[in-house]
Amino acid sequence: MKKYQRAITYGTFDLFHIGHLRLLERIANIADEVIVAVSSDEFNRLKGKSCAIPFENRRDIVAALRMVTKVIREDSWEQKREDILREQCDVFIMGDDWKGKFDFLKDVCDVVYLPRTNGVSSSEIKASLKH
Ligand code: C2G
Repeated sequence: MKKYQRAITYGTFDLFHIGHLRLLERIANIADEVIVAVSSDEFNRLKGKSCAIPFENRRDIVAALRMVTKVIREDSWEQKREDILREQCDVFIMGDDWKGKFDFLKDVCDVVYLPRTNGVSSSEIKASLKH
């Protein structure tokens, strides 16, 4: 039995890389089940992020990972509380670049920020591909 039964996390997961994988592994180390909300292309435009890989492909790559129990779609900033309650999650986890930003969810579940993997990001990969 791990510390948590059912974790949820959110992200774009564009150009899936080792930083994304390490975070999902860290989540799977402390939670029996891992639900991942993948940002839709429309929501990414709201976030001011341009995606190299379309939502369907980003979703399928994340869904194929053995530590991922289920993938849902992220369409808004406001859906987290409802997702946590519907999916009966006991923890909300993000990388620590988001530290403190989601503490408002502490009334419905634990909120945990795990270390990011330094030196890799989708934007750095895109920049290196340009040159
Ligand atoms: N991450 C990481 N290490 C990296 C890059 C990302 O641990 N080198 C983590 C981030 O902290 C985040 C997750 O991987 O928890 C997904 O990162 P992104 O795909 O960049 O997602 P983001 O734009 O942070 O979207 O509502 C929340 C948003 O959807 C989060």
